Amino acid sequence: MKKLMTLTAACCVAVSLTGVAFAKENGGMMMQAGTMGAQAGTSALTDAVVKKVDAASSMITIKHGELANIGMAPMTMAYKAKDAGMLKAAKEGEKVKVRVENVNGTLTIVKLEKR
Ligand SMILES: [Cu+2]
Repeated sequence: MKKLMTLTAACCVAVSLTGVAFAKENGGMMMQAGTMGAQAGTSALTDAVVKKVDAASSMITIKHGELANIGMAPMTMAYKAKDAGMLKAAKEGEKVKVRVENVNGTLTIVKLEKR
């Protein structure tokens, strides 16, 4: 479990840094693309499996397919849960569909449905 956590953290840092660099270079372009993407694919969900629910830190670890809207390849990783209701509803081992979005710089599960 320790090894998994380390890999997860490294992945998140790499993704965050890439995102920041891209935003600085492209400025308004990225915002425009993001807005358009949100309008076109707001409801796009990705298959995932709940691996761990950590209510104390409001984090849910999921094994997910590609998350195209945030440029994330398929992997197992912890994301912030949108709210307490989602933390309660999520069950370890359950197959779900998720929507992950970058909310003010934090990758957040904004939608989690059973499938
Ligand atoms: Cu990741």
